[in-house]
Amino acid sequence: MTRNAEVARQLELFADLLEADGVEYKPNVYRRAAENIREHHEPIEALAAEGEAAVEEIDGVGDAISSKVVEYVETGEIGELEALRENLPVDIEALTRVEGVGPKTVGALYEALGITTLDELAAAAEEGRIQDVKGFGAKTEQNIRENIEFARRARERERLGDALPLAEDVLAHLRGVDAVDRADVAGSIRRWRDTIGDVDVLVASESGERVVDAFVEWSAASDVIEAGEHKAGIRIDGIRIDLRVVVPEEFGAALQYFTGSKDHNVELRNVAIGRDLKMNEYGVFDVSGVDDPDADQRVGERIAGETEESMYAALDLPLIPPEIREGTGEIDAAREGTLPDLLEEGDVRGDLHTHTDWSDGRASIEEMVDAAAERGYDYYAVTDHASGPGMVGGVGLSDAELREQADAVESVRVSLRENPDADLKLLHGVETNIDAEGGLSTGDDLLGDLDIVVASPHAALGQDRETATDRLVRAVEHPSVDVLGHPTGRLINEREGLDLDVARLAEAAADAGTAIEINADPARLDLWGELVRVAIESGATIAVDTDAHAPGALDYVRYGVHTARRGWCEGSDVLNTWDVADLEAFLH
Ligand code: DGT
Ligand code: CA
Ligand code: CA
Ligand code: ZN
Repeated sequence: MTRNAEVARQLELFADLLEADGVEYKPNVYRRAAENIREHHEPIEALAAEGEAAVEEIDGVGDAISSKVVEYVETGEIGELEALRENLPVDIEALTRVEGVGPKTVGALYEALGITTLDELAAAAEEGRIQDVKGFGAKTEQNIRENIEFARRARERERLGDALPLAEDVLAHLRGVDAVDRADVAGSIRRWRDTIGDVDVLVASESGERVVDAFVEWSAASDVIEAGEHKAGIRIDGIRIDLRVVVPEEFGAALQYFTGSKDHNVELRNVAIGRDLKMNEYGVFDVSGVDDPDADQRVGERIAGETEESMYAALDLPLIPPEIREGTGEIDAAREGTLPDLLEEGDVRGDLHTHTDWSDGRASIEEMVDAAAERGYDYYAVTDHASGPGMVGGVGLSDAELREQADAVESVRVSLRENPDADLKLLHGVETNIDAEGGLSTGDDLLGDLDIVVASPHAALGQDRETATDRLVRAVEHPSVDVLGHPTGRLINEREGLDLDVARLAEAAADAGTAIEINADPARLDLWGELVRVAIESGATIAVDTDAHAPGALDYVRYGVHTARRGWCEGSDVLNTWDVADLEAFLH
């Protein structure tokens, strides 16, 4: 596990505090450096050990930043950051989580009202003290009041995209420990919930103590919360990780139990009881000849426990995929033999929503296409942002620029044809913006000429349900639109997004031949499980897209696939599992 993300966070904190203090320009330099450090392929702690010059090899990192990085890695703190904190003792991470409250606002509110925490901000908003501060008004105060509850809740759960890579590092560490037979994640993370409370890790071993020791002594652990004989809890990067160690013959039982969800388990246990079986985290036991089945956790004859399959098989059920264990009909479906044949990662044949450095992406068309070809994709769409509502700072392309880009895409096609290893259909499209009324920000002529059109909402995300649904219905009914991108526009833990009548929207999309996206960017996951299920039940076709802004982000596809699985999606429900001919028929 590298410390790049941790170091990046320190620099971002530094940037926020500088900005709150009224410093111009410099904060963005620090943010850019932080982003590059986070994505850098070498461990920052290794570069820091080599010295400042090695750290400065990273784009956007000059000597002022490299010296802070080395200082942080060596001492665990940055002197200048500590000084800023003393000068401005605010919980800036929590406060800036409130939508509409940036570092500048935090600085102004500290100056005027001494606000340092979310609770103090809430109190000031309730008491009407914010609207009296210079530069603030009644409307700003009301916004703060409305967004504060969301920010509070956002504190409690981590994004899957932050927790999963961490969980994978934990598993890799544990699997390297001699005493460990098997190690797996359980809990919400194994079900691929979009946010997670804590990471649950399960190990099969005959020696709990040795596993617990290796876990709590791991160098990545920033905090040890508890350490028992078979259980321990640590914290890494603010995320809690719970470990349980069980004997191998009960591993499947524990994996089933701790994967949850609780609703799924309660329902399953009732099925067991109806069959005179006792089911718990230790196994399934036949208690038909037992006087008091509650006398002990392990009573009667064990009939399952070593594997998860055995746990379901003991109830005459097939293994139910973790993603749909939510107690929403999956046990009935399993009993009736009607479980869906869920989409799999290998089913995806292409990506239909991606960006390049023509708009706000970080790589050229060639670099993105190479990465797609390397994945073995059959097709790939370049869909840079069009200018329009929600696009700031010249990020989006005008119609003329999109026409120019068409030529650039064509020349990449030519070189693709010269490469015998690449068999990739390259599509040129756009991600156009859906304005507040459902109109598009790109001209109809141009839209008609492009291979594919993704239309997404980027502005006016606070509309009420009916207005928002009307708006998106109008967009999906536009004859040139092929995919409705990130339908709600939510950003997990940051922005709530549109409240939609998904059944009505999906019916309109199905009628119009427009697909509805699962945006696989872990900051979005939009639509998500429950709504995906509504969408396919209403007849819509789904597109699983990464919205990649860099080659590495094509890997986000797995978040999209597992989100689709949470929505009971089969392969055939998903546009980009189809072959080129079927895809082209859909796009025409
Ligand atoms: P989270 O951590 O809030 O994202 O959600 P989970 O599902 O990971 O929940 P967690 O960590 O509290 O517990 C892990 C699993 O353990 C949970 O999914 C099901 C199981 N579990 C925990 N408490 C209970 C319980 O009281 N009854 C039953 N049947 N199962 C439980
Ligand atoms: Ca959990
Ligand atoms: Ca837990
Ligand atoms: Zn996009």
